[in-house]
Amino acid sequence: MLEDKILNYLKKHEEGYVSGEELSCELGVSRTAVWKHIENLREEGYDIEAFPHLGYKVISIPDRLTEVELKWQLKTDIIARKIYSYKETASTNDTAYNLAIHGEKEGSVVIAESQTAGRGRMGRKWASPKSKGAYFSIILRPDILPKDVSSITLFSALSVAKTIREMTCLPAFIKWPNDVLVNNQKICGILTEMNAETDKINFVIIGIGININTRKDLLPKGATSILEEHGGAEISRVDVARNIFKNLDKYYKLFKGGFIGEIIKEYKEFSNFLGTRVQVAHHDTKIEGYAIDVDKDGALILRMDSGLNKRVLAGDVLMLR
Ligand code: BT5
Repeated sequence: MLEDKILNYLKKHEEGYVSGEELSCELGVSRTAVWKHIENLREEGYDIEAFPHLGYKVISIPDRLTEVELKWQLKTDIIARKIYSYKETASTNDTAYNLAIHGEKEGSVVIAESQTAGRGRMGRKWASPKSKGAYFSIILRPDILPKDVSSITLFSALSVAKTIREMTCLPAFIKWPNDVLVNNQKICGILTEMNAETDKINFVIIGIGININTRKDLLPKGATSILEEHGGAEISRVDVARNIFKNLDKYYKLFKGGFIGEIIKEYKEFSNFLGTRVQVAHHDTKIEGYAIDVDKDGALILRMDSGLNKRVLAGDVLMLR
């Protein structure tokens, strides 16, 4: 899009003004066309100053999850090389799934300002208030067996928790397998879905929903956001999403390189459930024990009262004490 090209050019030369003539030569369009596209950008919320004889200059950028903003100086190898950005979609996981079925490349991201049918696990709902959080899904095509897919959820949760800590210093922790918590309230959830045959994964969709500038009254009980925990200060959603992409890119490359041991080690450092007594609910069964470990396949190891260890592959963890 021409608007994106103009924007990138202006941002690259942000220290000064860029004349309409320079833009029209660079992009091979008339000065009137440049002016028209600048007007479109202004309508989208960009504050662009224009001075006769000097030219144009970007003064401020709206915090919108568009491809051009998310990709600005983003140096990733796999994640977010292509971004599909929507104002609204039913569920980014569904949109990504449809793209993947039609051959979309690994690493592509589908992101939306809001979702009308955001999903959690087992048919639960995911609250996705408009332009407050980030709701996105990433297509991966890992060369692993379907049984090993849980580790993808683990490094995704780690990428989010790490991003929150790096950007805000908030005490973000992971609750096995897919929740990121701050002060024991859920700030992010991850939904991993896949398309697979018995011995081969065709693709995996990682869906990430993170509450950023969301007030608590827009969220279910027990949920929080960066804004709520960070003294009511808004932060750039674009920056949060970009930093998650960078961390995901790093951990996915480690994962592909066979460094799962290192990933699990870090995951455990970010976990707040290890060493505590937990109840794990899965469908109609509930079991209790001490959470003592997470193994290299991402399974939770419980020490049962009988003294035996039990490997748990899925479920909801409730920390008892
Ligand atoms: C999850 O499920 O935590 C996975 C959520 C994944 C959401 C993303 S958004 C982008 C992508 N597209 C989708 O359609 N989904 C993914 P689960 O562990 O089952 O937790 C669901 C529960 O979390 C709900 O039953 C609520 O109690 C709670 N919840 C719902 N919305 C929330 C929110 N915005 N923040 C915190 N908790 C929420």
